[in-house]
Amino acid sequence: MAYQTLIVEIDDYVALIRLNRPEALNALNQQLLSELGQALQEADQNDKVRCIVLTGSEKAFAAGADITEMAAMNYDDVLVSNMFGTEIEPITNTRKPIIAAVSGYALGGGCELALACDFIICSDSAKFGQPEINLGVIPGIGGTQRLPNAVGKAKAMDMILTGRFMDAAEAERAGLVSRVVPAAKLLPEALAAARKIAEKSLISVMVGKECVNRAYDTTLREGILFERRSFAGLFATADQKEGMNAFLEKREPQFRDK
Ligand code: DAK
Repeated sequence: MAYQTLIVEIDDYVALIRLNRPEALNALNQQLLSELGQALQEADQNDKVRCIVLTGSEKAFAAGADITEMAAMNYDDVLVSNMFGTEIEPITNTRKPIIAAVSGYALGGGCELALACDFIICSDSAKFGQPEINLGVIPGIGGTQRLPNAVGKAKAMDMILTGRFMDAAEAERAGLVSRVVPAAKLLPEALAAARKIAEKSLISVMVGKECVNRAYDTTLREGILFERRSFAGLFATADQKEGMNAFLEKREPQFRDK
């Protein structure tokens, strides 16, 4: 499907989704978020996709929700329309892994979008921030919940209450991103990581993602029980036999997602 605010390419079992509103530094408007939701749903259902990379431009992953679209809204507009509520759901419902490849600004809703992905690889030019406080509001796409999970309460409070930006080095130290690479290497690195994931059994990839996400939704005891049942369940798959036999036979596994 053709999109107006995204560029989507599928190659080698990886879907690369680029946010494409350069005139507004990829600010998230209703159209972009709704197209992103559709693109993610399509990728999730497409047999030719086993991992997704979400990126922006070199200057901006996304500079936040579109302020021109929000400025005149009232409480009832935001509440009754459930602004962004339905658009954002496909992002958290996607079962295949999503890697955010962040260069430049990831601010406000842009930072929250990256946080909603499974992990973030960023360039050394990346700047993360939740500057909504400067606009008289607060993060509204999960930032008050996911940011403390990612970087701890102290840094999350600091960023959300002062609106200051975090650079790539601090983001790596704080655990917000998994890797920092030079800007020119960002996409090759993210695509290589995605291809590595795409080689695995999709069953164990999906189950691994579900188990890690469970850590943020439940108690430790329940999470460990969920992991143990999921682990046992993987022994019902042909891919577990293939993976272990391939190791013993000193060859590469051929996973079939069975
Ligand atoms: N919205 C709309 N346009 C934006 C934008 C944004 N967030 N960010 C940048 N732009 C536009 C600029 O207006 C400018 O447009 P023109 O003037 O050329 O027409 C163009 O992009 C280039 O930006 P600048 O000229 O400002 O570029 P600079 O390099 O000088 O500065 C910057 C880059 C990223 C530092 C600056 O653009 C900036 O501070 N942008 C705003 C960052 C920000 O405050 N982000 C947070 C937005 S609030 C909700 C859930 C969540 C949210 C809302 C509702 N619900 C559940 C209801 C989320 C809210 C937010 O994210």
